[in-house]
Amino acid sequence: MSMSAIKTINTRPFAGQKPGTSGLRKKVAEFAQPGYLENFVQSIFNMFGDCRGKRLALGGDGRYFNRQAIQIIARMAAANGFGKLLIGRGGLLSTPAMSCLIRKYDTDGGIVLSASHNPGGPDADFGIKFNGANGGPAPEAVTEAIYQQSLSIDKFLILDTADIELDRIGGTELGAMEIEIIDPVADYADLMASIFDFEKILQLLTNKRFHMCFDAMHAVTGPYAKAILEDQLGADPGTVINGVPDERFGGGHPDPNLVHARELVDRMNGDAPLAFGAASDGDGDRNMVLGSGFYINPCDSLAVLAANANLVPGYQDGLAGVARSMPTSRALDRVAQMLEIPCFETPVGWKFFGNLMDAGKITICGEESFGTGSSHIREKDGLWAVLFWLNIIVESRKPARSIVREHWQRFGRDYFTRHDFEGLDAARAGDMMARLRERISALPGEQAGELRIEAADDFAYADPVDGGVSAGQGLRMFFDDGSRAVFRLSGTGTANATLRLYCDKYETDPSLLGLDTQRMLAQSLTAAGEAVGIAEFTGRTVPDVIT
Ligand code: VG1
Ligand code: CO
Repeated sequence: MSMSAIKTINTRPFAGQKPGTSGLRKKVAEFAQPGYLENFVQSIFNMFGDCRGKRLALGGDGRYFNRQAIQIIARMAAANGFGKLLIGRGGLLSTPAMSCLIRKYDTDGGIVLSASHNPGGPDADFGIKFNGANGGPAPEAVTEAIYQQSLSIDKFLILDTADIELDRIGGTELGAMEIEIIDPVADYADLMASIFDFEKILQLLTNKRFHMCFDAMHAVTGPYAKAILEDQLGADPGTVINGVPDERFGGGHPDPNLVHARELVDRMNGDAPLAFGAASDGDGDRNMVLGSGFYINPCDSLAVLAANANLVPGYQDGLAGVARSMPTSRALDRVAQMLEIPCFETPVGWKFFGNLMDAGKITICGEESFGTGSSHIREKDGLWAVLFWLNIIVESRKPARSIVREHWQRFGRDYFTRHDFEGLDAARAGDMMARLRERISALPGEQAGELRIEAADDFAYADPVDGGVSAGQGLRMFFDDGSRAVFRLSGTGTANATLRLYCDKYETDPSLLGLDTQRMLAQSLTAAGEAVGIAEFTGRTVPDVIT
């Protein structure tokens, strides 16, 4: 291929190419404008500096525009001198599989095309995120450098060639760059088999009395779950539902919660409930697990995994430490205390865990938003959490519900809920947060509803590894009954604003462990709402989604 096939295209910066909690997410219409995706990708490459000979992994969650974006990125990578791209067949790679590939094949990083739980389709959302050579989401310093590049970009490089074949495994060339189309599942499945006791899980899943369901929500995890749960571990065919990735996720939100995973929830309740259920999100990095007629809060799930890691072959050396995002309940902290290991509290988003794992400070970590993971990769990992649960169930010979109940008896229960107020006017929501931020240090001592505010602050994180400080990561209030409320605006939406109100409260009284979460937290939620003036600012009195 002659050099003349490389085209230099003049361009001008687009405003707002600032990555949020997890990459850059916008409406498809915005991404599909000529030059928009190209500018952001060239900004990543410019941040890289010299791209010559470098290797990247590339794939996405299969949503609308995934294939087109892969063709564009491949042509740009070739024009920028990259040496090789590893691409998942069909353009598919789950976020955890991407992280696994980067680490296993030692690439210089990877690009994931996903807007995770945001809906897909021509009128819906698209996203792109960059992962570094450790396999993890780019830390803030890197996303900021990419953003700075996007502000001054004036040209991008692209090869003038035909599309590459994405559906056939094997090697090919694009200009001087090598391309290898790989099985998106195989390496990830091997990694899972190296961590968990597949023989015992197979015995469980082939037991006639144990039936489970995995809802892939029409997103990327379908092929992974089918290959691992059904083909390798012997679960009944049909265990995986909504298992074919669809560009529009079947018209739904691939968000694994009680609202969006309705079909699964129905199978877990009623006359003949299944023993175990799970769902994962758009890009396969998050999970919801359910016992028979029993919802497992993600904060509890994280704590249970940490407390029972000794039952899983891959964690026989013990845990170096654990970490959770700040709004996540403190159930994990109690386990860390018992294990006598450190527990770190980070801002929301997986990018803050990477440094801790690279430095060997933590083994398991997670977030209240249905994300759990460990140092086996540098991303949260939905299917990993499901296999972890199955491994614990086999070893303890107890149903999921008993495992959680016994956990509460031993450690006490941290009641936790998150209330999302969606589609808010962005200016007013911003105002509300700004006002609260101004008043936050004066709040201690004030009465809110029936409760008194004992402490309040604006959460800032000093990374114990690189010393970087991330401020403004969520407003916290601690009430005199031991409960806590946290406020922040979502950083993953593409339109309007979403307010997240997180609330938790610790109970140890054995007679108060099995009660209704919303009732247990009602007083604190009311107090929090009053202190902030949610109704006045948003006109809303009830949230759109409760998890
Ligand atoms: C949400 C969750 C956060 C998670 C992020 C990305 O962010 O709250 O915990 O890390 O999504 O997850 P936000 O800013 O909207 O609250 V995923 O699976 O969308 O990559
Ligand atoms: Co996700």
